[in-house]
Amino acid sequence: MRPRVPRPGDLPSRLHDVRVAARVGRWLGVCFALAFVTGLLSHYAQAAHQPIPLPTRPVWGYQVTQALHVLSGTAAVPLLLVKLWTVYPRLFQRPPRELRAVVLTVLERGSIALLVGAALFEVTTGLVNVTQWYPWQFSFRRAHYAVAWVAAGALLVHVAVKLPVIRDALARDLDETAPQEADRPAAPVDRRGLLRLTWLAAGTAAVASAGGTLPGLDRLAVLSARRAGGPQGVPVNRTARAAGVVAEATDPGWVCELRHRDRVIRLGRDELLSLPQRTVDLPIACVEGWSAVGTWSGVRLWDLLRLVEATGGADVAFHSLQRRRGGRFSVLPAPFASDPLTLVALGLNGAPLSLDHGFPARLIAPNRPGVTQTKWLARIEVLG
Ligand SMILES: Nc1nc2c(c(=O)[nH]1)N[C@H]1C(S)=C(S)[C@@H](COP(=O)(O)O)O[C@H]1N2
Ligand SMILES: [Mo]
Repeated sequence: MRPRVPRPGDLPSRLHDVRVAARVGRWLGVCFALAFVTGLLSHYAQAAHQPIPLPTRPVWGYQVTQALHVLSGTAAVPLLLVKLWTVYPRLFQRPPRELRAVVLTVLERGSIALLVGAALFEVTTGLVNVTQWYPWQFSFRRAHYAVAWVAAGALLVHVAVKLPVIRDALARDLDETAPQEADRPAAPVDRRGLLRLTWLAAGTAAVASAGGTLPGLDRLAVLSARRAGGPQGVPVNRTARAAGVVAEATDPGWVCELRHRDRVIRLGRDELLSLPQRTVDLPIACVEGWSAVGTWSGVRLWDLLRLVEATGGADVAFHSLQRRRGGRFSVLPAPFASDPLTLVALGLNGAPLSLDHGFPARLIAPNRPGVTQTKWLARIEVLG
């Protein structure tokens, strides 16, 4: 027998149903909206210039929004797969013959292709990022951000176009069997069963791979790349060796340069240790889907900035000893620079900072993305 394209009448079960698709789609929409909003926030928090600075409190604000981002993005994976599975037979529906209908069908399927493509791109690059594997050449952050707008736009169009269908599908009883589907075989699970399995899969996926984003959930996070651990009880994103800073960071002649206009001061680690020391509990919250709270000790950044006669109101740039790859530079918006909790940290969890956590000195500030907490400081410069 020659293989042929399946027709709606050949559908394997009653599960390929608009009522299932609409119910899964509703939660998929919630996940995408959450991921989109928290993603915009994260993108903005990482910007070198913030026209409107984000608040410095709560100190765990970024930790929570980033956790929500990773949780909603991961939960979206099974939802997206089930949604695609319930509707895929529609792809094989015979195209209409009349011109107007052909044009509409092409537009509709085109926008759905865009949506599916963008959604798959977002969840795939997001998951791959969580595993810290970058099998591509482009900037993850820029691509993930740009495609998020494509996905959001295509999703809005899709929901607008389908609104009458969605409304009708959500209003109809899941158990009712329409006369035209009476001859379709019943599946091993009914529609309610499929939905229950889908919710279970989404919840499990979120907790298992993204639970590492919030302390307390990390024992459940069996798939998370960097669970509790690492030197001094805090995970390490990039080691000193990977950053190529071992020689310079362990050089006894190391100094941190402070610069404000023509005022320049250079302080070694012992000099920093002789200044008033503070201790703060602050999280490191990584965009790659983990976070950990540390007890950091060191010099208040603002105390140092006053030594070079900074008066506040200016952003501050942090340069690392590191020469290549990401993380070697960050800009701290003015309100964070004068915040009493922002430290040039010299110690972590009761011991001197380990080499991998940024020895001899690193930045730690409240409510900031981990990637901006620059390690192995070489130079701090007041901008303006
Ligand atoms: N110089 C430098 N600083 C850096 C990085 C880096 O690669 N180089 N990684 C950043 C990232 S992505 C994170 S999440 C935190 C992790 O800090 P930790 O390794 O002490 O946990 O450091 C940040 N500071
Ligand atoms: Mo990170």
